[in-house]
Amino acid sequence: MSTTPQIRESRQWRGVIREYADRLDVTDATPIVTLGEGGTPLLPAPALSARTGANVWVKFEGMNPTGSFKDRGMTMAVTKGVEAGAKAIICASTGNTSASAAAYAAHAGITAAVLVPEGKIAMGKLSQAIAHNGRLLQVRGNFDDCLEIARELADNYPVHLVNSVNNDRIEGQKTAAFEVVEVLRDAPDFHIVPVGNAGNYTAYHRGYSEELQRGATTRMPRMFGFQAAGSAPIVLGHVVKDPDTIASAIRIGNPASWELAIAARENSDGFFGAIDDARILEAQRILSAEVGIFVEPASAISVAGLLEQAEAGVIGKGATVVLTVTGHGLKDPQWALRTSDGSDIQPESVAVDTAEIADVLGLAKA
Ligand code: AN7
Repeated sequence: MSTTPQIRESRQWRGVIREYADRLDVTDATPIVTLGEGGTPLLPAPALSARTGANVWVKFEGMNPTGSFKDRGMTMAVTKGVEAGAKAIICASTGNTSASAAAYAAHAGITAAVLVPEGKIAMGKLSQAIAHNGRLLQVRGNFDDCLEIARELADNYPVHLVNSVNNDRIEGQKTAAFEVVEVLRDAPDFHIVPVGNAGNYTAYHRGYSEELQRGATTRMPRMFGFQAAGSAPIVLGHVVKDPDTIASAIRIGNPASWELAIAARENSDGFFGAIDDARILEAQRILSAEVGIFVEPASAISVAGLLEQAEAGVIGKGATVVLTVTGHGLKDPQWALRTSDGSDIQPESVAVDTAEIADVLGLAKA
């Protein structure tokens, strides 16, 4: 007995595989595993436009089912894995991939094993992986160690690898570019993404290339990617042995999609830059306080990159810019409760007293 009702006349978004079935490697017989990912808002950001003179849009990927862009790739990777008969998936993760893998595996009724660097992933992500019944192991090493082991396990044991070295992940993630083009009716002049393994950078480039190819757009956006300064192998041109940044999602010293990303940069007249942690937190605050979008630190690097490149005159007045913000702020909320000099923010405490509260709020009686 099937427990999945057929949805016909409905405006409910059906997930990226059904929405873009003609542009992905699936057939009518493919057993689609979806949690309704994709269809995320592309929001104008007037405060960022005012600061830069550019026409700035934010692709809010925190609105995906597990709160990050990883769900777009995971629906595809788990679907193709199940189609091929996989009973277990494995990944290495700085947090978001593990949360997504565990959720999609749970939905599909298979097992997810996830390897994370011990003590280095955000609490929200750890909780998600456990909540979704993932077999989570904290490895006493960094992300790059975890990925190496995940690859070895997938090569030698019956587990299906769902890191972005699996091309199905990139294929699913390219759909975000399709969505941007649907809204803007063309590609933007610039597209900015945070960079860890550079899988998403590669995926957007692929999505935009396909749009250009089929004549849906008139240009290839210049692809700008940003790494955290303490974790910037692509910018430095060499592996970083001991990557360090408060943006734990992108604490990656040896990116899996390094070569693909370099090719994408060359093809799009793109750029890779590095941003220090203080600027990342400053940008996170600007986005939450002035635009109303709360993202995790790694995602805020897109905003910091925009501000830096606009200041430098590289991103000019009137340019159309799309920033992808990759993960929700609720995954790693502690940073919002800290001032830029590192001290804790203590919310004010007041008595049950209307007059006192009015006074504290600076309200004068009408
Ligand atoms: C919020 O979860 O690598 O450059 O293991 O979680 O495609 O790696 C996460 C990466 C950006 C970087 N923003 O994307 C993982 C993981 C957030 C992220 C990235 C990640 P890629």
